[in-house]
Amino acid sequence: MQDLFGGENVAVRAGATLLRGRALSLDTLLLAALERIAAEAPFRRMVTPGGFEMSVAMTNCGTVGWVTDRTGYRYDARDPARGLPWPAMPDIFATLAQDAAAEAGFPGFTPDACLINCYEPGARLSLHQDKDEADYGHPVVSVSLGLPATFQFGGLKRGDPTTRVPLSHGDVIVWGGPARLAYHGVLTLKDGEHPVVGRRRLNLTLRKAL
Ligand code: MD6
Ligand code: FE
Repeated sequence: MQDLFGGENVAVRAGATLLRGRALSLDTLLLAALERIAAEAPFRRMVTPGGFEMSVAMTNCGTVGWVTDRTGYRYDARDPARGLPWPAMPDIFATLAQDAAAEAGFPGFTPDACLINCYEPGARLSLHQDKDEADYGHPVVSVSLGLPATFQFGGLKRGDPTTRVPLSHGDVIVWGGPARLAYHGVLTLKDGEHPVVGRRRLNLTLRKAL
């Protein structure tokens, strides 16, 4: 189905919609905002509760940010690395997320947290569920920029079969409802050079955490 922005909306599974190219026309604005956020709250590789350093580097903006350390996963109003609040969420992030969520069937989404993931070639994100948020009634909106990646979608149990979804610069995925607690991950990023973003993939994951 064609959307108002000339992109294509693809149902990945019940509750999960890929809005192909939905963020393409905003990429310059999104990347400029990302640069300002990373200058204030730099990307860092966090440690899992099990003691492993993640291959994906992360930072956040918004009222709260997602963090992990030896004590567990949580949303924190402060950046532990700086002892300061996270940078504010730019209006363009919130508006994009709200509009994309509405197009995918989740009107009234108002994100308060944006996790920013930076993948360099070789980085990956193993299968997980997003379950640190207070209310699973809210969807998650995910924006991909830079190098292409393969997203892995499973079911509600870790062992369920997975499907692979290629994600390119400007793609937006929204999932919620019956897909909200689906296992998902990102396969090892292949080397390459994106004309605008360079040798990396950036991902914004917008959520209502509180
Ligand atoms: C990523 N995203 O695409 C990692 N989680 O880099 C996620 O883990 C994720 O994209 C929940 C909903 C959308 C996502
Ligand atoms: Fe996730």
